[in-house]
Amino acid sequence: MTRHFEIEDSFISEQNQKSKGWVEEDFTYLAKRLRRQNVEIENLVAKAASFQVAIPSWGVGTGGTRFARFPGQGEPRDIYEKLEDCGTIFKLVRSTPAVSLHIPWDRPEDSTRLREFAAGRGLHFDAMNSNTFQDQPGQKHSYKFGSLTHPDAPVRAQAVAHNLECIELGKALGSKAHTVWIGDGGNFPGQQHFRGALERYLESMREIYAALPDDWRIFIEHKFYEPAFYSTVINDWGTSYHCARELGPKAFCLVDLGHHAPNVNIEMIVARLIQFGKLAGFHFNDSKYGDDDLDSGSIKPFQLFLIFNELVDAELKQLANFQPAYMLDQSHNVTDPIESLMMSAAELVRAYVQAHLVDRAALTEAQEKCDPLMALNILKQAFVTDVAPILAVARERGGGAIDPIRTFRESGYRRMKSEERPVRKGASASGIV
Ligand code: LRH
Ligand code: MN
Repeated sequence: MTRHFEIEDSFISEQNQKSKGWVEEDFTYLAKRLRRQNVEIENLVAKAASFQVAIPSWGVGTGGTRFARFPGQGEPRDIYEKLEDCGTIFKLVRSTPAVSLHIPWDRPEDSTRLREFAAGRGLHFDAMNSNTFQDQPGQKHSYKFGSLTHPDAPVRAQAVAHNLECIELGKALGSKAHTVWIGDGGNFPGQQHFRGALERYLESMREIYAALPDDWRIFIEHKFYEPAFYSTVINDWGTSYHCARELGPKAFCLVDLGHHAPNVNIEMIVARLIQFGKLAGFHFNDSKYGDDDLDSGSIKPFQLFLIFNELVDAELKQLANFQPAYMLDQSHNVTDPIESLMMSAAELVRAYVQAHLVDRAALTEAQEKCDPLMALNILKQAFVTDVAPILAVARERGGGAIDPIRTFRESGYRRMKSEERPVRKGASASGIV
């Protein structure tokens, strides 16, 4: 049985030794500064250590665009190698114990073996994802003109059956949620009857909803365009919310940060869905123009902070029905996917901890006294606080790396994997491109 290279815990603590000095110094200094604001730094370390986000199985392979994909060295070639990489990310950053699978890209031959393989790396399975935006070899009906909303009942039935299969697989893998994103829509005016298409969507989703186990949730993911370029059936949070209400208490609205028109106030959409008790959770990423699926916090870190400001406000107020599922959904076209996912997970923990730094009593006072400048200043003070020592200490105490990127590079993991994983002729890494 060929041995698969793994980064040893001993190597991680060896690497941590190199940074321990400056981390303790910075941590002590920050603790003093925060004490002046009556903030106990250990509470923030606990918050950092409690934060968890799921890794998308499709994110550990190199992504691409319609123009090209430039595969990297040591790419994972199947779900087991993807889980190896997810295990390595979890080992180094400690905040990613869950993996979100995409079917059929990750359809397991043996669910029990896959579940044990994951558990052996401290991993469990988060929300399942169906795929009725691509035709699979030998598929009876094409999704060219839609899936759950297709005018032809046999096509809709095929799409419903696929979602039911995802739920069955998820049950065997220990998942408790199912995400439905469909690209259904039109490229030209007149191509779709807007109301008819939405009616067909709800008819299909009611069948899928009926198959959900009692303790499961279904996540509706909206997107304003692509692959359809004129109209998209589930195009915005309002339509998603209406459908979640129509379907029932197990249906929620998932917010993919890249699925909104430029300059849309996403933190306000989050506040609305929290208030309406229908926030499913997130597909975190970042974007400059369209659904660019760039690394979280890489383009609009202040927006990410403002979104977590809404989430922490709800967490502290223990609002009903507030159990957001956090997932990354990114495409790594020019970076090492493992490095990007580690950095992105750390950016989420950063925004979460900074949101816990907001002086909420002072903010409420400024809001009620109509003092906009002070309100903004209170948020900015939290956003500009460098909480890196807290994140590093939380990782280190959790057995992870103080500096995950440097430790990963020093380990030679990618080089070892490029030897272990020679490219399989003709095999394409199952993924978006
Ligand atoms: C659609 C989407 C959806 C996934 C896919 C991989 O843009 O965000 O969440 O199924 O990307
Ligand atoms: Mn998504």
